[in-house]
Amino acid sequence: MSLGGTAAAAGVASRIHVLGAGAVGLLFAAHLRQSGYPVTLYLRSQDSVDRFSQSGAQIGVVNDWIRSHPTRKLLLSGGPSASIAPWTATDVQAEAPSGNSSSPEKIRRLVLATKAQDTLQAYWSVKSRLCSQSTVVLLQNGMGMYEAIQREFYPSPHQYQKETAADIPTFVIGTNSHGCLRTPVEGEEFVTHHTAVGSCQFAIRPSLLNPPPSLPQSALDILTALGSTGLDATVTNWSDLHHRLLLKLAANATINPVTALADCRNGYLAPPPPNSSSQCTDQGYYESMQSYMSSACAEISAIYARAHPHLHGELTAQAIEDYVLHISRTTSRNRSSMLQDVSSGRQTEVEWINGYLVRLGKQHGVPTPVNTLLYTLVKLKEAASHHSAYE
Ligand SMILES: *[C@@H]1O[C@H](CO)[C@@H](O)[C@H](O)[C@H]1NC(C)=O
Ligand SMILES: *[C@@H]1O[C@H](CO)[C@@H](O)[C@H](O)[C@H]1NC(C)=O
Ligand SMILES: *[C@@H]1O[C@H](CO)[C@@H](O)[C@H](O)[C@H]1NC(C)=O
Ligand SMILES: *[C@@H]1O[C@H](CO)[C@@H](O)[C@H](O)[C@H]1NC(C)=O
Ligand SMILES: CC(=O)N[C@H]1CO[C@H](CO)[C@@H](O)[C@@H]1O
Repeated sequence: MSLGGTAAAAGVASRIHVLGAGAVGLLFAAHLRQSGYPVTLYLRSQDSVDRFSQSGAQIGVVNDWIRSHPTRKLLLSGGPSASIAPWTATDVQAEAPSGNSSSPEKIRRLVLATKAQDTLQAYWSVKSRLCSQSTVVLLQNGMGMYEAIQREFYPSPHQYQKETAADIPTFVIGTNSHGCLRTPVEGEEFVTHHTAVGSCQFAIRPSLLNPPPSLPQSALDILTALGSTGLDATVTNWSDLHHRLLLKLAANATINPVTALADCRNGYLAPPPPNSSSQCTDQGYYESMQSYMSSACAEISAIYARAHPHLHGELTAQAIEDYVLHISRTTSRNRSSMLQDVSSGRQTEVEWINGYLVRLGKQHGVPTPVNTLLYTLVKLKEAASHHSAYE
């Protein structure tokens, strides 16, 4: 299903809070504002709120993708409507956790766009402002964020009183393939660079409560809002999205750690066979990569088979390997996000990629030697680059 229409057309203009003012959060906040929705950035501290007001209470978007876009000339000669870079979303509000515990106003529609490793902390800061009428959109890379939130904040809700159920919002899981980044330049704190056009998919995560509560209006509102942006958003069912997320996770789990450890681009994972007319002449390299791919994909398929038996028909070792090789070839010139994180000394998302698979395997009694080794080596690499800063 593809959602269209603007806020005005839908006859509603419900305020949307965006938590996580990184590149992704700012991109979504700006596009939601552009579609006519009132937007509030929920920032870390009053200091950030002050800096935001001083910078004009606006979000800048630089459409860097236009520079590399093949139809650039067409776009730019297409008249005034095509002059789309850069632009500004104005009249955006900002607030910070107030520490004022006396019944703050509830947040009905929240987009959580923090990095995976910051999400629990971020959720904790807004939890008291959410209720069963709220909807939270999770936009993190990797898997297991939803489960971590449930475990941390709502353990076994069915054993609790009705009041606890009344605190639990509806969750929408999102996946975003738009490329964007924020440059650490003075005065550009609230500017996001849209570097590659992608798309995004959203699905409502079925509630763990029994019986499941009815869907709040806020869920429909926020899906309509996201669908009205220029970010090519589609809404699907959870089973469909889950299947895609598991494939994407497999690609990230096999490609990212190896590229980060070997400091190479994605394409090196799928060298062409030695006898093909092109490159690879090293039989040992070719066979090692083939053997790595098939053992990694077989392990992931075995984990999925136990954890998600209903999806197993589609997630065979072969289906996973075909997908991973396809991604490695179509992004052969790219540097994975994990390689980028490692080379700039940042913490990676390995905890939510290979770490997630290791935990899932443990929970279901599936041995995970390949993912455990990858996880360990990336952790080692992170620690080493962190410590070298002090030596
Ligand atoms: C706390 O919130 C209440 C109600 O929203 C408000 O009346 C009060 O002024 C707030 N106190 C502070 C210190 O912000
Ligand atoms: C979910 O979506 C997929 C793809 O659009 C579709 O094939 C499938 O039938 C849907 N499943 C349910 C239960 O609606
Ligand atoms: C590939 O090349 C090797 C020697 O270079 C040869 O022995 C082998 O038969 C070739 N394999 C195929 C599938 O052509
Ligand atoms: C991969 O790189 C190409 C160009 O080098 C770029 O257009 C594309 O958006 C990149 N893909 C991802 C997923 O970063
Ligand atoms: C965290 C991470 O590396 N995410 C990547 C997973 O793979 C997709 C492509 O399948 C990338 O778009 C993500 O950036």
